[in-house]
Amino acid sequence: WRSSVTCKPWQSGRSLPPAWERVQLPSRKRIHATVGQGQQVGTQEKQVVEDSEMPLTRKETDTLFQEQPETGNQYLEDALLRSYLKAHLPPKVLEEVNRDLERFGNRLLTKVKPLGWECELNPPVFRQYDAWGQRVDHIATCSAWRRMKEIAAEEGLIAEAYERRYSNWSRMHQAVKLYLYSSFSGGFSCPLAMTDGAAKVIESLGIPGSLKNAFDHLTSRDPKKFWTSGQWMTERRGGSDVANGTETVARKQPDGTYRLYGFKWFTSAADSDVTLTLARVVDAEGQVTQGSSGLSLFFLKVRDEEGKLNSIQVQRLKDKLGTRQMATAELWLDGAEAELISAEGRGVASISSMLNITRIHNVIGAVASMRRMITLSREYARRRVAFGKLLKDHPLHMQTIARMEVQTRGAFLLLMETVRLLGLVEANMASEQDQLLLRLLTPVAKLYTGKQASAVVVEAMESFGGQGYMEDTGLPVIVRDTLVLSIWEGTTNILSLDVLRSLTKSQGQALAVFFSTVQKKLELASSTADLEPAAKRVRDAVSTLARFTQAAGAKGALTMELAARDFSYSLARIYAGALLIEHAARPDASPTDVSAARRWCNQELCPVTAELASGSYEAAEALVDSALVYEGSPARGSRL
Ligand code: UCC
Repeated sequence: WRSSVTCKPWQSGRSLPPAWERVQLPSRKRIHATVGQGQQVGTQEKQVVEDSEMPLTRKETDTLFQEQPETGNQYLEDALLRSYLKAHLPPKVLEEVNRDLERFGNRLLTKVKPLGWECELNPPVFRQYDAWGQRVDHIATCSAWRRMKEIAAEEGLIAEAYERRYSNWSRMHQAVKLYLYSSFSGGFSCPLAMTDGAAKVIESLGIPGSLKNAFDHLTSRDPKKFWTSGQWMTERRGGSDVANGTETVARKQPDGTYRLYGFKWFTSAADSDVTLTLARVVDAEGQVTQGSSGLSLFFLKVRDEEGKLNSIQVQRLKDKLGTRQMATAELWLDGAEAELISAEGRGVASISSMLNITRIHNVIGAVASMRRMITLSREYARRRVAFGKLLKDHPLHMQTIARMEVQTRGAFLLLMETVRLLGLVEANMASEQDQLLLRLLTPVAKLYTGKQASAVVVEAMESFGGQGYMEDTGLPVIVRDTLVLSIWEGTTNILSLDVLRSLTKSQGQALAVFFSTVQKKLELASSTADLEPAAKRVRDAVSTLARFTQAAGAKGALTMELAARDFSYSLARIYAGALLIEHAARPDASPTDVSAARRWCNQELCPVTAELASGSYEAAEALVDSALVYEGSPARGSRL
């Protein structure tokens, strides 16, 4: 009985049934004091009897509860973000951006955060038929979700990047707003990522006349005019292998438009207004070309003016682990009217500018999740008492959060660097080197921060103990929504192969730029004695990585494929190390900037070298990999 009477008040919080409040409960403290004192049974029993006559007052019950972590304006509380903007933005731009971000931070706290929670509590509902048996395929979204769309327009969350009022810094302004918005967005970050990607594709095509109206809608600040876009790439035969998995065909119509027929297996934010998608054009003989060179890019409106679907049937909504606020659907295209917007057969290359934007959004989401969880965790540590003192006064607890903080700082600077380069490219201020670096860093940042975020948010959840596992704290939502970041927009392995693709395509130039940029960033640190050990570790890692590429290059394709993931991790760690050092070498850097740089650089910066030395990338080891995986499996005989 002891556990039942002592546990109930803990579990049921403020909603104790009245009967419980009347029960005379023993004090928890007294009972614990007697545990293990078997030799004093008589005294113990007497004590419990005495206790049971003492009611646990309402006030005492309240003291059993934990204080929830309160956070304020996320912008004002993010020291690294503020110091980064101060270091990089021109003073006039900084002044305006600073004002906007502080205002936006307040709006997020007071208006957007509750809406985001409402989106979580009211996920989209799919209604296939109306009351009279008519097929309607209606995806009903909640009012908070629709309000999110209006706020996104009002805040210029897409427009800011395309108006370019701050030239190359506009992209950074937009990215920082999205970063602050992400964890409160109730999943609306996802349609915004794709909307940005669609606007980017249209802009990169020179905004052709037929797409001018769409571009205006996608980049509008007017809530009544603003459109969101989808990105329908995944079909039932697979997500990563778009070139071989795409079955959708496009039949040309006499008026020059196309009709699309096929089955799109994952379409995120299926309530979007328009979308970009891939299909194979059927030629005059009724044939299509297989593989990547058969794919072309199409633009289509999802519904007509009356809201009727464009010859599209919604098969069902996906039942996902996270991002449940957002409708992901399976769609049949049954003659959907579409416009061909790429050269025939250049679909993958054309949609890749969308992919690169959504991948940067993915990085934004990853860093935002880490930052949000750490902010909550550190606030909780200021309030929660355990073992007689606040969590913040337990050194081991602080060490755990500090490790997450260092990871998040590295990830944040990687994000900002990518966005900085993107801004230069978009303002036509980028050198060829900047462009190559952006192409390389985009998949590197996406794959690395996706993994970091999964690890950090799970670790941060643990820092709340059992409370972290409770749905109504909101913490599991952040964890679930973060776990997708290493999967969608290309898994870690696919992105690692994309890193290799960028090197091959540039004939190694991208790597040369990578090395020279890292060296340049380290030069700034050479006058700071505190940073020299860290800078030396990065320089050593660069030399080791250069030796690796020479050695691996001589070994052939299998070696590089097996090394792709470790190689990409090495690029991420080295580059983030250089960025942390650069940031810590500023004249007004704080001591914690220096500590973060040093700690980051104390980890293994070039894991690919050790693995090469231990033979992990040899063909024989690939066979061992299979043997390890399939031992005991019925497939063993047939597979090996
Ligand atoms: O849609 C999805 C979910 C949406 C949710 C978005 C929200 C995210 C933000 C969240 C915020 C919180 S998920 C579905 C996403 N699907 C993928 O990411 C596909 C993954 N697979 C790949 O990335 C593959 O690597 C493919 C599909 C790109 C491989 O295609 P191919 O055709 O086999 O590759 P090729 O033949 O190597 O490349 C064809 C052309 C080449 O150009 P050319 O012909 O000029 O040499 C490549 O260089 O495309 C070029 N290319 C690229 N160019 C390929 N990838 C890129 C790239 N990333 N950048 C530039």
